Amino acid sequence: MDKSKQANYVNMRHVAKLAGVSVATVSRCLNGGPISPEAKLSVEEAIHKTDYVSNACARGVFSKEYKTIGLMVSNMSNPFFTELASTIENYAYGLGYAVYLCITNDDIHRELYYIDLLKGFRVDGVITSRTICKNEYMRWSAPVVSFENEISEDVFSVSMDNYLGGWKVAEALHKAGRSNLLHISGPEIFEATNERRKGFADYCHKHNLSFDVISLNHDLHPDEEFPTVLEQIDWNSYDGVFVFNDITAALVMSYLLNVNISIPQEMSIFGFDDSYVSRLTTPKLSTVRQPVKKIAHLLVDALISQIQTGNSKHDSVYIEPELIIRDSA
Ligand code: XLF
Repeated sequence: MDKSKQANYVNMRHVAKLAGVSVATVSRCLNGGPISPEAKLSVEEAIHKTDYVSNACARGVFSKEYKTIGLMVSNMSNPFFTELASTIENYAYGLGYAVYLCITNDDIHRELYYIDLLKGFRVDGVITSRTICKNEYMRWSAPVVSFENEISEDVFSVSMDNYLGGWKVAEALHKAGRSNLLHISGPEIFEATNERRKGFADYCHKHNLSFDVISLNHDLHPDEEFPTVLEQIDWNSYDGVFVFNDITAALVMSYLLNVNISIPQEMSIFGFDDSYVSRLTTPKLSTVRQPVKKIAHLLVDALISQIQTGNSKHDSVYIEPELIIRDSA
């Protein structure tokens, strides 16, 4: 192994030695404390020569503010979460906060691992999404805000009104004359998609529409093999399908086109998200909009306000879903 490639950061001791002063003098210089002009000059020269970058954690010990946010994102191969993460980062950066991105992959061990890591980094606060570790966030002393899952009364959360979203999709399919419906739902651990399923089912019950539900155990991706569950469905008995998110709907669409089922003539299909993938499918995917920019700004504003004021009492926000009708339904 090439040892010269190992991280080997210059620290204050190196700077002090080169400048011929004490570590305390270097620290005073970095933090604007009293120091003679000669000592200041030699410290600055030593910093320049050694390329010394002060350690963010150490800086935080003095300032009591680290200006860093942890962001837990469940699935970065899902374009909805990619857009959400980059919008959060961009907005937080503009407000002077750096973002540590942690990808949980909806895996409890990874999420716990990153929770520990972020605690070690002493982040100022955390934005979590689709979490499966609620108790850990409740116990965390730093401010936490959540996308999608309610953690406790004290934790601000932003979510779509997912129940209403599911209801609206069933209604749109019904009004378009579709009466044999299928819902492809997310795994039980996704609270948002459970709500979408309930809204969809309640509308169907209320209007005596025949419907079936199957659940998948993860977000699908168009690069994936078609899961056998799609091959087991008797597609001829349905004329409308609601898939729990856009990325999975895109895979279902490519499967249907592969087995010569025409969309929307024989099968209407709806996704959920309005991520860019919904505009790239052929035909373009009808969906339910999750306004990424609004969600990102609400989360970052709430978190930074808690960091700065210590006040964690905010009413959580439920965003009203909007149907986006394109060509697939
Ligand atoms: O957790 C839900 C399921 O997938 C999330 O809002 C999403 O719709 C993102 O694609």
